[in-house]
Amino acid sequence: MRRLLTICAVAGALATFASAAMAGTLDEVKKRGMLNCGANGQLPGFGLPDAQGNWAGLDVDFCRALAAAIFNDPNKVKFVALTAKDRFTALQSGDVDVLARNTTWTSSREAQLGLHGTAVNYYDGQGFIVRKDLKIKSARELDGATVCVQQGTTTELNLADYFRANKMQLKSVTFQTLDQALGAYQSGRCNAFTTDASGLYASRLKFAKPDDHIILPEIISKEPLAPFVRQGDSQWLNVVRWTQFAMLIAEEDGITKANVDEQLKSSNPEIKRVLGIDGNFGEQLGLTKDWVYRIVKLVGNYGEVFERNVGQGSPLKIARGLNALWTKGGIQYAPPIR
Ligand SMILES: N[C@@H](CCC(=O)N[C@@H](CS)C(=O)NCC(=O)O)C(=O)O
Repeated sequence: MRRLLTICAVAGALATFASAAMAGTLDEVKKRGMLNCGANGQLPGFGLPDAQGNWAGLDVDFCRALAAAIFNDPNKVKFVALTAKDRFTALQSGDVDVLARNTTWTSSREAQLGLHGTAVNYYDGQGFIVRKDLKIKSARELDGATVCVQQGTTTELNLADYFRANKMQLKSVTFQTLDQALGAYQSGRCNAFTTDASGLYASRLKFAKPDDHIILPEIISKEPLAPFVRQGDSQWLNVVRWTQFAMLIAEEDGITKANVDEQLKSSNPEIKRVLGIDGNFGEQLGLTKDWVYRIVKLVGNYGEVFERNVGQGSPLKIARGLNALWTKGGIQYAPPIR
């Protein structure tokens, strides 16, 4: 009996220790005065620093929105460039507080890696790019092709599945970084390069002659990209998830960077709740009443962030497509703030 008690006490202590070590990310971030954000470092439109070290992208702006909500300052973010392979360890070990790096939300990344996808900030799907002189119009014509692909991604598995399902022969060549894979594709080592469609548009911008390449029409997978957090800290999960939802709701309600001050005077009950005039929804999250005001004023609503980074205001010129609001023919839909 005594022995059993001792073992239980130790197990209990371990359990307490484990949850204490994992909980409290919001408090830790506030105390540190800085958010550590795991980002891509090579992907135009999503996460890329310029020569002066100024980061830009949809995921980058997501972390800035989080910093705006927490600190009322979108610049209190340290961006950490992560490869596909290293990204999950960096989050698990606590090197970053959040991983916003074009990462697909899948069951195994939750069930096996101990992480949570929070909310989809970009609905993507995998495609192929080939040189125009290959003279093919469909991915179904890639039988026997050599395809360049990046390691540690959902992309590798989808590629193998697609070829197997269509009874096509595949020779895949894998690389650790995007630039290595693209370099190999451009040097002619592969007939095609495959990744998320957004990544294909972004990568084509880096090519010496972008017009010599075409993106094939097939989308072979679902890639819902989401910021990730560690499991065991629901408060932090809520803050990250509702930051994305807040940006969508602001767009839905027509609250923009330019008109947010005007909107503070709105008599619309939903807008009053969202902007913190009525209720204490921000405080419930561990933030302040004006958390959504801060996000929109300092960073923008989802549509503004989309257009500036990957849409019509960017070199990528990606259409809203699935990422349009549900009220505009897309599937971006946020639960309500109330
Ligand atoms: N969404 C996929 C793919 C993510 C991914 O890493 N894509 C590549 C190709 S677009 C990338 O971002 N590479 C940049 C790098 O590793 O520096 C996943 O979560 O596994």
